[in-house]
Amino acid sequence: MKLSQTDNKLAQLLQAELNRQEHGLEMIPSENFVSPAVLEALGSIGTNKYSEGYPGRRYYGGCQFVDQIENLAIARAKKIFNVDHANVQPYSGSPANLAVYFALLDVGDTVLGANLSFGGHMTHGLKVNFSGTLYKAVNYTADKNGYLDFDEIRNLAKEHGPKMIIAGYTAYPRIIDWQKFREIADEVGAFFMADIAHIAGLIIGGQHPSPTRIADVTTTTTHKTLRGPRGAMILSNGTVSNPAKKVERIKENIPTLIDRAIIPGLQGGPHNHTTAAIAVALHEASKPEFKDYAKQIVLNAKALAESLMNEGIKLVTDGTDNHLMVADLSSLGVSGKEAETALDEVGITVNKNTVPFDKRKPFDPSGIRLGTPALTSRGFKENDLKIVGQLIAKLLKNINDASIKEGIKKTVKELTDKHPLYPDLKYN
Ligand code: DSN
Repeated sequence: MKLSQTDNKLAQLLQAELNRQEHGLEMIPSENFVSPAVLEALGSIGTNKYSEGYPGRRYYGGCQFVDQIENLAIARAKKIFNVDHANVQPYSGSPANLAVYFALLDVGDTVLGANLSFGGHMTHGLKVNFSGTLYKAVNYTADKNGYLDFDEIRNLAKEHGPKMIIAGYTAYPRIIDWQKFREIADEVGAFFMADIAHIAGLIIGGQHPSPTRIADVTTTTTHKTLRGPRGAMILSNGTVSNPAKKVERIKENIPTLIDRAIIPGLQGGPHNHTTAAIAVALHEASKPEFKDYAKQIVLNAKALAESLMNEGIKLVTDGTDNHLMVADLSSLGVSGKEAETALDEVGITVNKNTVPFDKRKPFDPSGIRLGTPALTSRGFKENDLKIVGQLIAKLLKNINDASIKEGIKKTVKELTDKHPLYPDLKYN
């Protein structure tokens, strides 16, 4: 029986969310729209099966097909990211990062990661996160223009002697020099972890250099630029040892340490429907069209950045090399929270964000974060993003003007009508 017949209340809520996605401009840079094929695998009977363990060594019977599904996802991940080992079981990005800590560190060890307000992530050492409470977290910031400051990173590494250094960001609009992190990690004898959650799709698409043979371990979510289901992977190099063998915490053993950290360390049964959908997303990402997609994300981001800057909006680092940008609204007298709310009202979804050295608080910071992966998935091109930039600037400069808001809503409708999202999907 269809969902609308068994639970019409829920079907209506899903339809309302579908309408919101269909008729709005989704510009949160960590969000994307999966293909109907990914959606089909994600909604599949994989969810019915328990399979604790790894392919070929499970704690449950009846795993002959989920073994093949997981092996397919692993093989595709290894090929596309050029690594020896891929664990595709982490439930999402934060548990994936937790698994790396659990695998490589002892509680109380020192880690060096970016400050959240400068584009890091909670799991990179935020004081109220496990990473900042169970571990001694030291945070690096940025230079006055918002770029990574490798002198500061090196000085902090030398001063605090971290066991692990983390690179990878949620709000950094520029290319990351992985090799510089490698050098600093080697200087102080630290593990180097790269978190490519935001840029995995750009890496596969050749738009950003890959850290997977430079870092000791690389984590990624699968639902951002990679355009898969909500999930994560941990990528590393080396071989997996016999499960009965005790292994030392050295680089060569990272695949074994990671597998053991996920299960039995932290998780139970893998989400086989998600694994299936990850396999589909990796298959899609291996096609030549995905390279065009990744390139278009960046072209669109550059077009949006230029449009905003032409309208006098200040961007952190004055532009972007990737899929996102952070606009500093201080000079407009509008807070990030006000901007997020006003943009929501006209159907443009962004999120408030701190800017480097923000004088305001994270719940009402000075900026907003904008990105182009989702709009690019529905076919937006540079000229569309130029128009979107003009709309955003117009709204931010006239935040209380109802007639301007009505005009913007009309243009948003024209743009979304021009690029339909899921024409065949219907929940009620
Ligand atoms: N919540 C994600 C983001 O929006 O960047 C990071 O995990």
